[in-house]
Amino acid sequence: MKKKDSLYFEKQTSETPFRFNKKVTEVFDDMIERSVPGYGITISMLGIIAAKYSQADSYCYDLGCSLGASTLSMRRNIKQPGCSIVSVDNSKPMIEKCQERIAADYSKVPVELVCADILDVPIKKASIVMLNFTLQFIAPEKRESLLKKIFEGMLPGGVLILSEKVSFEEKKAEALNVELHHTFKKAQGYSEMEISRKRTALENVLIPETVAIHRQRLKNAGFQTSTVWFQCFNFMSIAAVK
Ligand code: GEK
Repeated sequence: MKKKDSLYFEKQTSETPFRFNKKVTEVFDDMIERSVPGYGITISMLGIIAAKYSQADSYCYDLGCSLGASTLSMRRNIKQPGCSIVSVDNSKPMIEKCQERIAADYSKVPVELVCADILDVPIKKASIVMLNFTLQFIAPEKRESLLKKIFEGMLPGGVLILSEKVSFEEKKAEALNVELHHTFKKAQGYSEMEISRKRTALENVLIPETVAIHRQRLKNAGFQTSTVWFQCFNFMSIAAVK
């Protein structure tokens, strides 16, 4: 049973700035589903992408794995021999709970769980790298070197999935998408107060950029091909191929 996210309902119980601590870990499934429009579709499509792009004797990385939703979607769909998954998160409570989920899952693809900063983790022989709503938490000035490291560690034909909350250059488009996202959150049962407190807590923690900035940075890192394969309001996912 999923525990309901009411962290920002009572002011004193929530942290500002936002952190991926034990309290967040406990309600994370509910929080992400009710906060990120299209999250469920994104996760299931990661499985389709994994089935297509995993290569024999390679590594598949899930960077910022949280409770392992992307890891499990990949794991259940990898069909190549000798593939293993490396899932990284720097939140200890997330990694601990993720470990329990992996252990309880039926799939046999090996998973190594690493509690570390993704900036410090080496990437090698990668056919798939998932950054599913993680780059947005990395300081903007560190993003390009991280993507370069990922590109260097990837095999030809490998895919990087970059899912992010995004901003829009055009003011009206920004306002429209922010409004639609808030309407979505209200429809999911969050109050105006909870939405507003969470927004404050995420300021300077989650830093969105435009799709154009992301695609240019991917190009700078070496990815010649990238495409937005999914978008719902101000949340989208890019596939970039080496
Ligand atoms: C999913 N991918 O369910 N190093 C390692 N982990 C980090 C770092 C870092 N520098 N910064 C943040 N994280 C998941 C959802 S959540 C997205 C990803 C969200 C971790 C952080 O601890 C958290 O678990 C995750 O990245 C981001 O498909 O909550 O919006």
